[in-house]
Amino acid sequence: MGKKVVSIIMGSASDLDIMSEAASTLEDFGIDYEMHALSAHRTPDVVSTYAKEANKRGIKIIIAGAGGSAHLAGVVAAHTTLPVLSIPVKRPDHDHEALWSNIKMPPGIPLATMPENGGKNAALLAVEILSLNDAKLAKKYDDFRQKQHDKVLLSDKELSNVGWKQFLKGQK
Ligand code: RP5
Repeated sequence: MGKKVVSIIMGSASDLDIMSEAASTLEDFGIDYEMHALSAHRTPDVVSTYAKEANKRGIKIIIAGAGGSAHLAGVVAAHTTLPVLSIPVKRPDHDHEALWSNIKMPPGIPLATMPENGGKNAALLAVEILSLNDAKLAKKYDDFRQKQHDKVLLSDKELSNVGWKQFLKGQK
């Protein structure tokens, strides 16, 4: 196990299904991370201490996710100068309140707000940032992008070859 350079923090353990996508993507790239479920409103002191001390522990990027009145990412960002990537957690019975609260941060404290439930993209953005100072990781990321590119072309070729009706059947 290497040094933990990413922190994944969520407002409740009930966010884990979304936040685990960030974790498994980081694992795909061999990035070590720590994970916590801490609430900005139920455990405000613990959250502020956690965010203040993240830098000292060697954390480079924080991925913070919460749903509802999602203030966790903003509160974490207020207590650190590390880049904070926020994931608005959206459930079927939610409106877009988490997205709005994250994306509407007033000037001065930035949040890099991901799509709703965008755990994977948060991790990929973390990979891009870490790649700036890590050639090995940058190469892994380039390979990932190339694979993704080739997969699209392969699928496009199949669509042309078999026609859309057969293609659709194959998708079911
Ligand atoms: C938010 O409220 C959490 O991030 C979670 O998305 C939502 C529900 O929290 P719990 O009721 O599971 O504590 O603070």
